[in-house]
Amino acid sequence: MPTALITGITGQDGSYLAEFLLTQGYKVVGMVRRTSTVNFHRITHIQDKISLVSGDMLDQISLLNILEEHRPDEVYNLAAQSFVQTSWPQPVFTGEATALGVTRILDAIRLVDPTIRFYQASSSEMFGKVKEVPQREVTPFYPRSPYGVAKVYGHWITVNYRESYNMHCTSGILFNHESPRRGLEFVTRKITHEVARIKLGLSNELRLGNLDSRRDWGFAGDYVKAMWLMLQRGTPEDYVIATGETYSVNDFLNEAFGHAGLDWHDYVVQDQRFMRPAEVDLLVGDPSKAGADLGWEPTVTFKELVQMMVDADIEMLQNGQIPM
Ligand code: NAP
Ligand code: G4F
Repeated sequence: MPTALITGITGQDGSYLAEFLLTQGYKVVGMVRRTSTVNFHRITHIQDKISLVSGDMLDQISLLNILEEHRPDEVYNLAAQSFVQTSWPQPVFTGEATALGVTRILDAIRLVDPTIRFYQASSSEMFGKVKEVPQREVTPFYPRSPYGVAKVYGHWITVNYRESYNMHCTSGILFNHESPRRGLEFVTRKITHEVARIKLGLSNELRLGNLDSRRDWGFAGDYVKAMWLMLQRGTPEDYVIATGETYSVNDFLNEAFGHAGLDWHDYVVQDQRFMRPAEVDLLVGDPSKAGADLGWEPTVTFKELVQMMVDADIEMLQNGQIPM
């Protein structure tokens, strides 16, 4: 039975990846950081099937100890300060976790067992002010936030460890992917959760920032499979994972409110607080390399994704559940 270590297992992707690896027969070890309240709500349903260990991307000793003790075959590095907006008020913490954290874990792998295969959660945010449409593996980076800058560092240090030490290091350049488990502060979930509250008479306003930016939104459940496929390749390479379609925040509003029988113009207020100092206007990826090499393709359309998220939020509120 192969062993996989997932950092960031309490997050959206970590929970889907853990579920997927269990179906593939893996022993799953998840790294969690110490918090004053338990935040295992996304993994409660599989907690008896996985092992949770304590560690932090800011603490290299904890990473070394976890690798020594569990000797994973594969490491999926999903842990990061992942919210772009927070990266402006917290640029140093973002750099510590999202950039230097990658070096800490890569070097811990090099010291403990350099044959461990490594996946790095790179991001389409690295393309930022895009130099090419659609964006491909070879498109130059131009990050537009401290988060994007940190991810560029994480990306290149992953490439560097591959080239310096001949390690099996892969960087997945994933475009935005969403689900009913998406954090409530990201725009998609913020919208679908508020649509559900409005529909159930619990709210009558949604405050947002820039409605014109465009994203290539896919389903997180599809994207974690691509992470695994990348590590099964004989030769480590980097891949863009995307749907190849792009929609604006406006489009998302239309679809989400429309699905609930509502008109977003009656509820949405633009609020300066949610505007960013520098914006990424247009992201759309070209996933053809992943299609050719990995046989990967998305299975959920934009419309299906939005409807899935709205339906899940309405059901969750009706059942009195705490938002995941
Ligand atoms: P997420 O829901 O925000 O999860 C982030 C995870 O990282 C959480 O488990 C969090 O733990 C953990 N974490 C944060 N700081 C840590 C630290 N110092 N030490 C240990 N763990 C720490 O993010 P996601 O959407 O699942 O994304 C997973 C990864 O993919 C991230 O690296 C993100 O930047 C990247 N990515 C995401 C997307 C996307 O569209 N979702 C696209 C491209 C790349 P807590 O639960 O304790 O906070
Ligand atoms: O949902 P967002 O916060 O996601 P963003 O910034 O694209 O980042 C996400 O995707 C990246 C991949 O490209 C990941 F690497 C990253 O970790 C994260 O998962 O914002 C999407 C767009 C932005 O243009 C933002 O300005 O929505 C716009 N927006 C408008 N009003 C808003 C809001 N975003 C948020 N979060 N909240 C708003 O009220």
